[in-house]
Amino acid sequence: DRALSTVHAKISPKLTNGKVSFVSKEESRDFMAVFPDLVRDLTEAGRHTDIPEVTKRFAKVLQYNVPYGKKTRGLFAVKAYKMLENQQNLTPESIRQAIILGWCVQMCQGSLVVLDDVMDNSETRRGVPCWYRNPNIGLSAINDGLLIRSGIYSVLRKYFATHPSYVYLMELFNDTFLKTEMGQALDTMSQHDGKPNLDAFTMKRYNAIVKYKTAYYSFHLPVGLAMYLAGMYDPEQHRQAKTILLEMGHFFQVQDDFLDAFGDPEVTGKIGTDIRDGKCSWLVVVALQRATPSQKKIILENYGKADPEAENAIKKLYEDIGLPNTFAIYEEESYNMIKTHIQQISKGLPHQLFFDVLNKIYRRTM
Ligand code: DMA
Ligand code: MG
Ligand code: MG
Ligand code: MG
Repeated sequence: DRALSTVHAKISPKLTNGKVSFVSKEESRDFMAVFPDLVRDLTEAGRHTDIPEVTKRFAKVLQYNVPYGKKTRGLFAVKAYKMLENQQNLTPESIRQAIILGWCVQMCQGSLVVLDDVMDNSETRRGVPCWYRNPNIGLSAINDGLLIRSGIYSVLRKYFATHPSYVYLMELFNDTFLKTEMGQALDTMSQHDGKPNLDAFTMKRYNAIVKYKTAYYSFHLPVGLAMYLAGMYDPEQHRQAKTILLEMGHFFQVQDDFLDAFGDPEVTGKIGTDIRDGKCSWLVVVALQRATPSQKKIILENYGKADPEAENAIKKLYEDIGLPNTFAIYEEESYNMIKTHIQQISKGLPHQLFFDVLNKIYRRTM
């Protein structure tokens, strides 16, 4: 475990030196300080003392898969709470509650990526081997992903059972998992007889995949939770927030797809798999829209093959079609469009919260 922490410590400076304005060093430190308490609650708090092997494994699973990476989603929940709550209610206790919810969001993310990496046959995540790639883990990682997920509900019960928003918080997690699993189902159903079903790769299908698999859990969940914690239950207010957050989630996944092929694995911490997995990625959808018949043939022959040469042929085609430039224009235009939509939010939600998040992800390289 010590060796592992050293690996993470070594890579983390590179993976965390993003824009600093989103959260201060102190806020980041306050956030990190709470995680060990939750691991203790879940694994040592005098519960399940008859199965110490399992609680030890659970602690290891949490440690490896939850407190690393950018932690954007968890920090986003805390930031949202601080901007939404009435100033007189912002106490160290209430902020700690928000941080705990932020960690629940990170557990949600940890659980999903453990499972996603198995499904995508990925190699690395956050600069280290994917959890399932570790010695003696393999497909038992599926159960580990479920353990992290169930842990969320233990934490919620321990800290929020008497909070007026308890049922809302729980239901938002339930609903978000359902949506994400539906998105992941659509994502994995892009194949037919082991081959990518290119005819199905329309922008309409793409939009549905990313809304469900990414936007809900990455953007809607953290803010929705923060609103409930702050006592905001107005459905119209939630609807307005959701609309803008789903747009940001879409933007974020297009970036993720771009970085899968054109990002630097040293910076993203993960080696791209979309081409060899034959995924319905933004890049291939746009490429198919633009391809000449001979370019389409290259896609048909090379897409979805676990072969570096085939992968390079696709990347070269993406460059020939000018996708890096198309992406840069798309990123700029989406950014401007989302900004306009934020300005149109009328229901008493602080625009600055959404601007800050948008600026945090705009032109990201990791
Ligand atoms: C992201 O899909 C969705 C979830 C639910 C993790 P992805 O496979 O593109 O994510 P990543 O690029 O991080 O593997
Ligand atoms: Mg993946
Ligand atoms: Mg995936
Ligand atoms: Mg990806």
